[in-house]
Amino acid sequence: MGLPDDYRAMARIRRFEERLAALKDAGEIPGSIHLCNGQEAIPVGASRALRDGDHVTATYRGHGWAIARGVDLAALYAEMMGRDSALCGGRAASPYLSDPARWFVGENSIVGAGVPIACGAALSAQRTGSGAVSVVSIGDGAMNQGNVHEALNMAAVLDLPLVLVVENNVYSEMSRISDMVRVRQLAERAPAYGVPGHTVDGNDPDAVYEAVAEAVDRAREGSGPSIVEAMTERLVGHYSGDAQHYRPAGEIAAARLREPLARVRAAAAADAELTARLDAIDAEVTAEIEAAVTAARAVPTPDPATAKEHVYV
Ligand SMILES: Cc1ncc(C[n+]2csc(CCOP(=O)(O)OP(=O)(O)O)c2C)c(N)n1
Repeated sequence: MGLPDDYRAMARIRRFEERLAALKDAGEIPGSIHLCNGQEAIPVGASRALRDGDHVTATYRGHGWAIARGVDLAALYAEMMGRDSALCGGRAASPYLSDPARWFVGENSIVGAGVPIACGAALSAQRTGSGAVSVVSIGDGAMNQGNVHEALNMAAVLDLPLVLVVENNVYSEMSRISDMVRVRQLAERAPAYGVPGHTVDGNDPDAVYEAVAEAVDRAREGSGPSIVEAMTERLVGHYSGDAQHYRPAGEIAAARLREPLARVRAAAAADAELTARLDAIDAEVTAEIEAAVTAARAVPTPDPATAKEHVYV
């Protein structure tokens, strides 16, 4: 993919979430939402290294992965509006949605829980010989979860086709990662599992692509899992109600100069033709997003008679 394609892919995620935040403010989205504003280059770069049939498991901050993997925008909005969407019928909303049709195993809110789930997808691929790779995204804080350690060790021992992408946005809720670990980079933990680990610039889709493509190749050829740590910054709060009082003055303003879309714009600034192309992409993406919102609003809410379906007890 070239620069305008990456820009479009990242802009779709950014505008989707900005519109989502406005819908939430307007009372159209129940529950809390966790946005990936600033982190878009990671799902976009990583997804470029994947093919149909490869599984992705994400966290509650997973809208970007769903979109990068081709999940329908209108279905995503409908799901988050609590409507009877084609994804999870409005039961999953923002933090739990999945789309088997796009091999999106899904999100969940239990920090670190995606890794054992993704191990299951990887184990299935290995046993069936499907050739699929299982990619799982977690945050930096999740690297301290016990089940992440257990799952990673199991993946290493069984040579599972797993790629762990750690989106290191420096914060775990309101705590800085540097206050929680004694390693400088989380990828330094990779040798303890006997797997490769690399730290890359997570605001650069090319850097993410290169590292993930290498890890995917390795997984596909049966050589086991890898860790890719992608350094990034979130431009918004941990969740929709986070006032971010814990962030030093000026930190977010500085991050806005380094974030992936601003970078593309800065690189294109001296090129009038490219800038005009990016402007056109922005207009097209905005129209696509508005059409998706309109389509989502037309989806009915679930039939109350189905309230007891899809529950275990
Ligand atoms: C097992 C578990 N412990 C604690 C929480 C509360 N919690 C929700 S999000 C979060 C922070 C996770 O931070 P990180 O893994 O860095 O991901 P980020 O939110 O930055 O994407 C915590 C502690 C939880 N949901 N699950």
